[in-house]
Formats: sequence, C-alpha cells, structure tokens
Amino acid sequence: MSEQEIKVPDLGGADEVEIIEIIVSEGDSVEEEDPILTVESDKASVELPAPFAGKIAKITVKVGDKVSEGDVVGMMEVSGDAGGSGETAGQEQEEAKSEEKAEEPSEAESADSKPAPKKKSGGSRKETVKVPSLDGFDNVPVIEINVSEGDTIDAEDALVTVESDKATMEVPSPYAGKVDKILIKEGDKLSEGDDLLEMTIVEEGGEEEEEAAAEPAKEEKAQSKPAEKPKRDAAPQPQGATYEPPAPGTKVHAGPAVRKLARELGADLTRVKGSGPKGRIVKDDVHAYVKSQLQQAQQGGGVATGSGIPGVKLPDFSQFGEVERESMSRMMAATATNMQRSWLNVPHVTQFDDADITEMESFRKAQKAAGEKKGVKMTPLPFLLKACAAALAELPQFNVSLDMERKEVVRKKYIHIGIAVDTPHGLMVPVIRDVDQKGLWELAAESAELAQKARDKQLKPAEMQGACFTITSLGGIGGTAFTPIVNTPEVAILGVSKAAMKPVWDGKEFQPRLMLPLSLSYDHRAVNGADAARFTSLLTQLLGDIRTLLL
Ligand code: CAO
Repeated sequence: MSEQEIKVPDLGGADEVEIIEIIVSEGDSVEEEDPILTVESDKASVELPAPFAGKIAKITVKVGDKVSEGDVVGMMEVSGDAGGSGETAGQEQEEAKSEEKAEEPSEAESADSKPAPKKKSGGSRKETVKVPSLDGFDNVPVIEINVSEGDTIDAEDALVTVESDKATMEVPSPYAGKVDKILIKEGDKLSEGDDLLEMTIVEEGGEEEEEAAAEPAKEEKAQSKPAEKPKRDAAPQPQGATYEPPAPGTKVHAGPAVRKLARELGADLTRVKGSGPKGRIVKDDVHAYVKSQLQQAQQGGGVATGSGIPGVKLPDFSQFGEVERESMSRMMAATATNMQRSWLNVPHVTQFDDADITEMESFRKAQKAAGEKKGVKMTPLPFLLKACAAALAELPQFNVSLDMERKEVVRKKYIHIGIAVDTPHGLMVPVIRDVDQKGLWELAAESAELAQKARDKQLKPAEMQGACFTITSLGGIGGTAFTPIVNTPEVAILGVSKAAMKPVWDGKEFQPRLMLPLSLSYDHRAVNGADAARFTSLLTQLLGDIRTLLL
C-alpha cells in the first residue's frame, strides 16, 4: 500500500478550470477512472477520474477552487501493484508502446487491467470508450445503439441512448474515428465507467499535433516524470471542446451531452434553471425550457412566434403606476391562441352590407305570444341562422376548409353553424347542427339552450365542434360594424351589429327602415371578393323578405 498524489491531468487545452463538484469523500474506495471531481472551463465541464483504484485518503481542494494541469487535488491509498508499481507499470507500458510495431498491439498492454491507448505507426490508435457521467443515474438500460461496428463517426455523435425512469439520454462519442467493436447490447444496464465500445481514432496531423488535438490527455510523452502523470485512461473525456461559452458573467453547470442538446435545440443554457444536484442542468431541464418557450410563442408571449414575427416585449408597467397580475384562465389563453393563429394564418377581408329587416322584425314581434306559449324567445338570431344556411347552400365556396399541406379544398355536405356566445368566463362557440334542416322555433330553442349551457360552462366538447361557419352577433349590445376574425378552419364568419332605423331612398322618397349591419369576414385564399359581395347581397335579400327562406 502506498500513498499517491491525485493530480489534475491534461485539460484538453484549458489552462485553469473551476471545481464545481467534489464527487467523492475521504475514505471512499474508488475504482480506477471513477469520477472524483467535476471541473468546468468556459467551454465544457468534465469529470476528472481517479488515476488508480484505491481509497481516497484526502481531498485538498474545495468547490470553487481553480486548478490547472498537474495541481494536486488529493491523496489516495493505493495497493502495491496498482499504485507504487503502477508507475512502473506505466513506464513499462510506455516502453512497450514505443516498441510496438505497426498494426500490432503491444503485449504489455494486456498486462494492464484497463485497455491502455495503443498507437499505431500509421497515425491511429485504439480507445475503449467508457460511459461518462449519466447525470447521477446508475444501471440505466440501453434502449438504442446508435452506431454499428465499422461506422465512421464524429466526436459528439450519439453512441447509445439510455433511458432511466426520469429521462432519456444519448451518450456522445468523445472521439472522432471508427467503431471497431460494440461491447454492450440493447437492454444492458450501464453505469458510469462501464466499457461501451472500442474505437480506432484516426489522427490526421503530425504525431504531436494529433495527440494534442484529438486527445486532450496526451500520451505519456513526459517520461522523465512518469510517477507524476496520471494514467492515460485517467484523463478527462474530451467532450465539449467546441461548446459555445455561456453569456458573459453567467455560470452554466451542465454536462457535454446537455450542452449539445441545448445547442441543437437553440436553447440558451444561461436561461435554463437546473434541477440536478447543485443546480446542474440536466436534459429534462432543457426540454422543459424549450417547451415553455414554444408555449409562450404560441400564446403570443414575448418571444418570436412560429411565423418568425417578433412577439411583443412588455415593459415594466409598475414604473407607470400600480399594477396587479393574474393568471389567464385556460379558456382565455386558448381563445388568445386561436385568435392569433387565425389572424396570422388567414388573409382576412371584411365585406359590409345592411339588410332591411323591417318586415322581419314585424314578423318576429308578432311571434311574441306564440313564443311565450312555447317558452321560447324568438330573437333575430334564428333568422340569421336560416339565412346563412341558405346562403351557404347557394354559395358552397363558403362551406369549405383549406388543406394547405395537401393543397386540397375540403367541401362539406352538411351545414353546421357556430354561434359566438359572450359568457362571464370568456367567448364560447357552440355549434348548431344541420341548420338547413331545422325550423325557426327549433333554432330559437336550440340556440337559447346552447347559449345558456355556454354561460353555465356545461357545453360538451362535441357541442363546440364541427362548425362550417360562425355567426357572431353583437346586435343586442351595440355598434355599427366590426371586423370579426375567421374561426379557422372555417373560411368565413358573419358579424352582426345593432339594427337601427335609417332613411332609405325607395326611388321616390326616403323611407324609415330598420337596417341590420352585416360584416362578413372571409379567408381570401378560399373566397374571392365578388363571392363575398354575393353572399352579403343574398343575405340582405333573404332577411329583407323572409318568405324567400321558404323557397
Ligand atoms: N339588432 C338589434 N337588436 C338585437 C339584435 C340586433 N342585431 N340582435 C338581438 N337584438 C335584441 C334582441 O331582440 C333582444 O331584444 P328584446 O329582448 O327586446 O327582444 C336583445 O337584443 C338581446 O338579445 P340576445 O342577445 O339575448 O339574443 P340573441 O339571440 O340576439 O343573441 C347570443 C344570442 C348568444 C348571440 C348573444 O347573447 C351573445 O352572446 N352575443 C354576443 C356574441 C359575442 O360576444 N360576439 C363577439 C365575438 S368576437 O369577440
């Protein structure tokens, strides 16, 4: 048994790194290559593995310390053949390597418990790739092997995918090279440090240059002091050498695989909250962050929307006066999303017209007593429903949806009409089915019932689906005209404003007539302006002489 210093190995080019985690405690027994510390440079975080198997006698650093290659971070008690003679073994290994012939692996290597790197005179060497830190997970099953023997891969390419009960993780390759032998199979359970596969790493430049570039832990060149050098395998994995540094001044604690994922998804890790030990960012955190960004975008949050349109950035309103924030109800959030989706996707045009409903109103009012008997109130809405159903039948280009992906027009052979209902908890649109087949009383009863259900939050999902067209009536409230938003995937919506008495020229003189303002918004991809004018003209005819609704 001898005591050995644990020194910081080659750091792949980084001068000084910060210790962000001490993984072991004094007295712990570790295997060679078990991670001892996690350090972080401005480009990547790496785990420093134990150079020997043995017992951690002392850790002489703490989290936050800065260390460089060669710094002593602790002491280990190492058994005679692994420690003190390990130096000898290291020397022997070096000697053996220098004697290696091209394509012939060193015999000396087989004496070492772990496969040592072998150099070929042809500029390539073999490495056994081991499982890196799995974000704290152990015994994680392999659900997919992403490479095959013989594959040529780049550094950071996914080698295997493992799945814990909390997350799916890809294990990236620390090297570029050729996959020689896969040492695991699907279903195997992996832990950090397990052998994964054997690779040949092809080095392109001059030998010294190659070693520096392709492998941060240099081969044992400084043979003058072999005892001070960690074994080759004890060098940190070189993942992450090309990662983008975080925004200045912001510390990011995340492993190379997480950084890679963030880079692929375009997530700024400085904005991601880590849920791992000591705030370390794990893959789930990145996924959750990206998901929340997408949701915000869909709901018109302050980030770019899917259409590439920049969102609205909010000022700090409290600088202008007192404010209070409250969460949107689910319905309000859903309505906001739907409105924005429609507004962004549909080229809207609104056609205005006035219908003379003087006669219709006399007829409607004449039904008051009958309505009271039936327990149903006849409002203008059933007439509007009937007139719209007739117009949709006459002008079927309004009774379509566009399938832009397949470049198809979906023509509907049914006439279901949605009615926008103003409720205390938001706008709801129940749907009256087969309006063309129903009479005015039936429509009056059904629309009143659905509107009440909407106000009572009693509508079933099926009662809000399947509309071909929507009527939104503000007539009971006021206004002269408005531009409603098409309720996609429908292609048109009729806005109805408050009827008012107006002087109408009959060719000889002005007559006082009750005029109903109509505002037809339509999707100009599906409907052209002439058809829209035809549609509102037809509505004014039908409402102007409701006998025509019978034809
Ligand atoms: N012009 C003048 N008066 C009208 C009218 C019009 N266009 N439409 C309705 N009225 C009258 C009715 O006749 C009734 O008057 P009386 O009690 O004297 O008969 C009164 O206004 C109230 O009618 P109502 O609103 O109860 O009934 P309705 O059938 O006309 O409308 C409904 C039902 C569900 C459409 C309506 O209650 C509603 O919620 N409208 C708002 C829809 C909305 O918010 N749209 C906006 C969507 S986009 O943000």
